[in-house]
Amino acid sequence: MKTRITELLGIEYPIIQGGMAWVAEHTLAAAVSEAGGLGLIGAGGAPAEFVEEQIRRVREATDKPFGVNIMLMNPQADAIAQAAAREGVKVVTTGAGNPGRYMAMWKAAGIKVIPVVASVAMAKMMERAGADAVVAEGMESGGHIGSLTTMALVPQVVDVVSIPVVAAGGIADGRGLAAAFMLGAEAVQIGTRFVTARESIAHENYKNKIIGAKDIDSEVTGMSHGHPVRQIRNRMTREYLRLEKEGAPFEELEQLTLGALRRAVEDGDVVNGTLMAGQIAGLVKEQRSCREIILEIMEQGERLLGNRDV
Ligand code: TUI
Repeated sequence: MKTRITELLGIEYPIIQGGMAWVAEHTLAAAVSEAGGLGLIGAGGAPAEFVEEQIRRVREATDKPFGVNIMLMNPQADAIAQAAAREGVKVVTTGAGNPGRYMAMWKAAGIKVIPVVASVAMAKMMERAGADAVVAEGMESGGHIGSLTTMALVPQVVDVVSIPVVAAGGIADGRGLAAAFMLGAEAVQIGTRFVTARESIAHENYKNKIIGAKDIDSEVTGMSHGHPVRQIRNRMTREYLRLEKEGAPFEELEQLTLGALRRAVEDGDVVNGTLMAGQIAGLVKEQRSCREIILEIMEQGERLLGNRDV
């Protein structure tokens, strides 16, 4: 299946792996790229040196294209943005902010830039700033989210930009891919399902929480201070939401979540860790390899779409 995204990125299948902090490290990124999708290293809150090392390790494992996702709330975002340009990374995606200040540097380095947006206004702004494509991410997604659903956001973004649009949020199988293409998307970005991939280094406890999750098992914390984060309900989210309801200050809430994503991913702390996952977790039923996941999605998606190029 050829689209402007597969052509732009030089990949076989229109599937991009989410740039998930702590989870999207070199092993996962290389496995997704080797399987024909676009693997991403998720810089999250990591220092630039860590990201540089991850880039080297993906290069050792695969000759296929891969990218780096830069979380713009990271105080080290400037250093990581420069490292991406210096290392000659082919693709950069960004999240949780406006990457406008880096665009000229990245374009000069020949990087394909794909900002994640959660609104039509941001999509238009990114196109004007020189983005090669945008990811339109709905609030079904795990992690830091906007307020629109994928179903509402994607076609509205498609209608106002001429660059290709990648759909994200609530997609984990070929039906999701086909639906996204019907809305005008030319690729999908998938996070939650790849957290559970065999090659993912996420702790087994975290993977099992996703695999065991029902449709209604995610919760959004942080709405009161403008940084909503979707994650699977546990003792931490219950405590957080209780404090939020009582009007606790941001500093107190922040204490609960400091280091909590690392605790979930590395220690498997499913009680007090942050189990970021999307609403589609309920659809994920077993661990599979990245290749199996991608081939299954493509087979089902192409069957539903009638095997055509977009
Ligand atoms: O960035 C994400 N998802 C993330 S980042 C993350 S790390 C984190 N950890 C703890 C607390 C908070 C974050 C976990 N998940 N997705 C992409 C995304 N970007 N979703 C929404 C946005 C977004 C929001 C506002 C993009 C641009 C934007 O613009 C605001 C502005 O600056 O004008």
